[in-house]
Amino acid sequence: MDGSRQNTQAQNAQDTPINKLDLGSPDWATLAQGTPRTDWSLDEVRALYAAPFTDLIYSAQQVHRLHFDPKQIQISTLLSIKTGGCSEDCGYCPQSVRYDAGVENEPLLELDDVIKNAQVAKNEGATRFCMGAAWRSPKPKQMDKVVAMVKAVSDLGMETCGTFGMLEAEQAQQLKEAGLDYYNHNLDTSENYYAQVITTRTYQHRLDTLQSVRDAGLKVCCGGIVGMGESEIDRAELLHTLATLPEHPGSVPINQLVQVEGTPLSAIDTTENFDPIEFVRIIAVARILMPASHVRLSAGREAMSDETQALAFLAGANSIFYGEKLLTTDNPDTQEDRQLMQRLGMEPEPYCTSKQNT
Ligand code: SAM
Ligand code: DTB
Ligand code: SF4
Repeated sequence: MDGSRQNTQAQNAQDTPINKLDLGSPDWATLAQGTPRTDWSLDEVRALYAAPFTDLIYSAQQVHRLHFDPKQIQISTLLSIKTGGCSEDCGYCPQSVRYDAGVENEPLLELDDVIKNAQVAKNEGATRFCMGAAWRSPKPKQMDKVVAMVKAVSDLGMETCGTFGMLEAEQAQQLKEAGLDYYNHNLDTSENYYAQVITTRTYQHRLDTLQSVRDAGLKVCCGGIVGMGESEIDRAELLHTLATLPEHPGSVPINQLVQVEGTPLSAIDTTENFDPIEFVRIIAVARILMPASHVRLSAGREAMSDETQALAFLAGANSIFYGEKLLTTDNPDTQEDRQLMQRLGMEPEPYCTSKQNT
């Protein structure tokens, strides 16, 4: 890890704990109405984040039930269509060409392979198929190929999602015309902490891509990563930025850092400032701030106990990545996930509901 990242971690550890700030109590009665709004103040978000855990979970579950069936989980499956060799320097990512994290630079998958994978995912119960590429942004020839992939997966009768890096307005439009439903582009962390994690593209670049995606009429999938050494204040700021975008993202993936050896962020000690209760708290705040969005337990489930995941569902998470791999790292076995769903009396959200909802 480089010096600047270490310094910031130490600095963040000294930040005033959020529950020591004088923020007052959230207005639980108004929050219980669960009306989506994009004018949250940062102090409102901080006050929620600092609230007593039981109040927070109760409120999140109330809000959740106004917009969703609490038994249902939306199931997405991921496929890395272009793995490794990425020019960017995202400090968490094993696919960056700058780090020796054991991920090879592979060519873009063939169309037939993508269709086969999507069909398997559909047979397994996934309603959304998310294709990811390790690019800063797609080049014209690459666009032609992903457009064909999006069309083919859409023809299978699945919701489609793509995550191909930064997009210009015309590229977003092209994807929309191909039948893409969602575009995933994460803010990753707070604007303040961002430069400690990524230097090859700015926060504004990310906001600009999200604008192009919205302008094209694509639905937005946007969230972040927790456990990268950021402070509670940074997490509240990330959630505030997500919840005050011009529209709430339809899907909000909350990733817990998967520490891959060789990446700069594999060296940070996340055990001290990150715990499962904190993770569940983040889910609950996301649920209350973005009441009608799908909140997804994304990377990091492999390291989470069943109990943490159950609490996260109680706090309003209602989507998972399902399948034994994320992009390059492991996800829980599908059999384990099926057992967990069964133990909790939960079921996959049907495709038609996913289409109607966000
Ligand atoms: N290259 C494209 C981009 O960065 O926009 C798309 C793929 S990228 C892998 C998608 C997202 O995965 C990242 O923005 C980040 O939030 C998440 N991610 C990547 N590596 C991760 C890790 N080790 N732990 C947790 N989340 C990770
Ligand atoms: C998101 O927020 N998480 C997914 C998806 N969007 C593309 C990716 C997680 C990647 C975890 C690290 C890996 O498997 O390479
Ligand atoms: Fe490249 Fe995306 Fe990984 Fe960043 S997160 S290094 S842009 S693949």
